[in-house]
Amino acid sequence: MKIVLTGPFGVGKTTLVGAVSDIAPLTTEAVMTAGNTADDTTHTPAKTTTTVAMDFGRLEINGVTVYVYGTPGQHRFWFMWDAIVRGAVGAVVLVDTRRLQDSFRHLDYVDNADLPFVIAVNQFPGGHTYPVDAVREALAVTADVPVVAIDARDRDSVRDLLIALVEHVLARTARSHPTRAAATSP
Ligand SMILES: Nc1nc2c(ncn2[C@@H]2O[C@H](COP(=O)(O)OP(=O)(O)OP(=O)(O)O)[C@@H](O)[C@H]2O)c(=O)[nH]1
Ligand SMILES: [Mg+2]
Repeated sequence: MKIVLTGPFGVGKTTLVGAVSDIAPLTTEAVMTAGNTADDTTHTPAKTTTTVAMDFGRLEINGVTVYVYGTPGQHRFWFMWDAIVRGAVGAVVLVDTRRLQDSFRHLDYVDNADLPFVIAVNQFPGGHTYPVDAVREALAVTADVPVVAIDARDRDSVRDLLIALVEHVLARTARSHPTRAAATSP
């Protein structure tokens, strides 16, 4: 099962893949040069690298092998997106409550691609701990979209998130293809 992880620059995508992958994750980090104003590190002052192509990790969930492909966060690397998303069955959109608006274009993308998705709220120090329903309302997503608060550095937290995504994908498949879902449920 291929899933895509997306979200804006510095929201914790590479961190999340590194926390949950059963294999050494593939990363494509490049050092950010000081003075490069294209990389806004206001909210992530400790960040020194950025993903220029993709992240990749793999894990097992209840006997299902899940491949996680992370998109690059910055708009100038979006030419990678269509290749990364091809063949995916679902997506995680990672958000930071200090700058929810930065995730709108990622939500639009997965919505337009007709991918089932869950929203993961990465808890940064100094971030607002809004109830998940408030985040759902602010992002204008419907009640059936799971919104999960996570710590991208914590393996169990990320596993629970991915389990929520797998269940959401299966539930959506069940609604649109009742016979197929019965055959694929664990
Ligand atoms: N406190 C805290 N810090 C985090 C968390 N997740 C990520 N970070 C930190 O936030 C910074 C950015 O994380 P990355 O994983 O590089 O973010 P990214 O989304 O991959 O960034 P790009 O690929 O450049 O778009 C790093 O310094 C992380 O250590 C979190 O859950 N809590
Ligand atoms: Mg990254």
